[in-house]
Amino acid sequence: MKKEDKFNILFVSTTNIQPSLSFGYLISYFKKYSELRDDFCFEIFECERLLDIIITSPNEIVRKAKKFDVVCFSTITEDYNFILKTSKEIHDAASCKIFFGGHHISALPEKLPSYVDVGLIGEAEETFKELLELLARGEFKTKNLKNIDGIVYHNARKTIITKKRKMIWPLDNIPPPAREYFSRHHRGKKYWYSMDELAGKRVGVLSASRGCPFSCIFCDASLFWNNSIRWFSEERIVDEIKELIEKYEVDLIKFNDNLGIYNKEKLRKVIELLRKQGLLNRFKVIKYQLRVDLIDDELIELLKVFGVREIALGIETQNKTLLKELKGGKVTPNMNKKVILKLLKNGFFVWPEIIVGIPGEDEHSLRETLKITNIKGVLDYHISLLIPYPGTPIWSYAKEKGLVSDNMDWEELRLELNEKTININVFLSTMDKQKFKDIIKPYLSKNKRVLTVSNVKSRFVNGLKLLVTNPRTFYKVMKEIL
Ligand code: B12
Ligand code: SF4
Repeated sequence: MKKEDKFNILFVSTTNIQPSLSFGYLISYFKKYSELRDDFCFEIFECERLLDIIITSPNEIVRKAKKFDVVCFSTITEDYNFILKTSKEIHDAASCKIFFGGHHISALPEKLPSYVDVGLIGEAEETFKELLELLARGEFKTKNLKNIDGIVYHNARKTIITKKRKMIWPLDNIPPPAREYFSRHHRGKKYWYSMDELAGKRVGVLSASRGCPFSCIFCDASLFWNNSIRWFSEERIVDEIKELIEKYEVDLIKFNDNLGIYNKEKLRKVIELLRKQGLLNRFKVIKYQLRVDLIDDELIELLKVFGVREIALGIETQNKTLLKELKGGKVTPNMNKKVILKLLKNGFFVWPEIIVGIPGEDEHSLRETLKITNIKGVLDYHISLLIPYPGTPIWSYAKEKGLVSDNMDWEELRLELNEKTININVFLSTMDKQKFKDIIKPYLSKNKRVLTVSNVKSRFVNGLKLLVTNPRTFYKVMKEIL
């Protein structure tokens, strides 16, 4: 809640699908380590979305921003147009400072807009704390910003990028995210995107690690997290699970990590601690992200004991050469298929994650890849176009080809593949586009989430609200549907 005698910090999340752990960590770290903790108040505002379109108007955020000292945006590429428009309007109408953080600005810091005060590059807890402390001491001046590592800002003449910020170690130094700041909606959010046995249960979100040791060419993880993975301790992971179960009464846990706990020794210790504390079997794990080459019989047995029900499996493509180009390593199409079958046989719900539109993909390999969706027992899957996000090797490739640029329309990089985005998105494939569309079309209608009564109801209510408050966006959403 905003307070008159304090510094008020607003975080704007462009999604309301799940709470933003990032903001939770920034708050908890500041509250743990800053002596000025009592001088600050924080609030997280979540934009409403309908069918992947942000329906909150920039105006609403501008009105809110006027009451705050700092407004913070996490720069997701596909929402970047909205973030730029909103922050420009905030700059013109309010006197607050504007901070950008997260993946897009970390990949393209030199593009920090003139109306944004600071961009925080990479892991940002310590950077954020130092910036807020400057603010509270009345020292937020460009001459002082140069001493803060891991930021980009403007001085009178140019854009300055400071020294790279060291990553935090050990990771347990970062306290658990300040979940009390997440909306009530999220604390008791019901899961609807799943098998019947899990529908309607409460979900909590958790991170067990930061980073990823792999370097798939479509993913910015290696650049962003320095090609490494850091884990929270087993004790810390179990403490957070306990908090989710006992304080927030969740039945399901979703790990936000790039990859779920795949280190068998670590998972075994976590299970042991859970067992000792009577927490094992009190939750199920959903959407556990794994790579095919990490899965063996021993891990499968541990995953079962841990309570994992759903596994989101990076399949990408069923063309051997393209698979190697995309993710390197020893994954093969044959392994992809074998692992899916094995997981299904062991009773897991498997979500293959598929990438199409890869340069070099031909009609045959596209059809082979899509066959994965027909494996008996695969009830749902996710197909996306190969999207060149800034900071990835595939971005550099697309830039060389003149298909993307630092000043492009970021709407062209929407990950969700549907009848609209297929026409608008940057298309890296070397296949004839019409041929590609003809093959992919039958799969698009299935590339969607299961609708439940409560979900349809909330979409209907949001739709009506939108028609009254923002007819132009309502029209945009209708165009998306029809
Ligand atoms: C969980 C997750 C989701 C969840 C929750 C998202 C959320 N807002 O929390 C869901 C499923 C909703 C989701 C959706 C999408 N996601 Co996602 N997601 C992730 C994932 C796996 C983890 C996020 C997380 O919790 N990280 C842990 C925290 C600690 O790290 P962090 O988010 O980077 O935050 C740190 C810093 O970046 C910084 N920071 C971040 N923002 C800000 C803002 C300010 C002001 C400051 C000061 C600091 C700061 O501080 C944090 C602490 O150090 C990341 C990959 C990853 N590992 O980060 C992808 C990732 C963020 N997602 C990605 C994408 C593409 C999407 C979608 C567009 C996909 C889609 N269309 O369905 C949507 C966009 C939704 C949205 N508007 O946020 C990309 C973003 C790439 C890009 N350039 O934009 C990522 C990086 C995956 C990837 N490697 O490609 N996602
Ligand atoms: S796609 Fe997954 S495995 Fe590959 S680099 Fe990104 S996070 Fe790591």
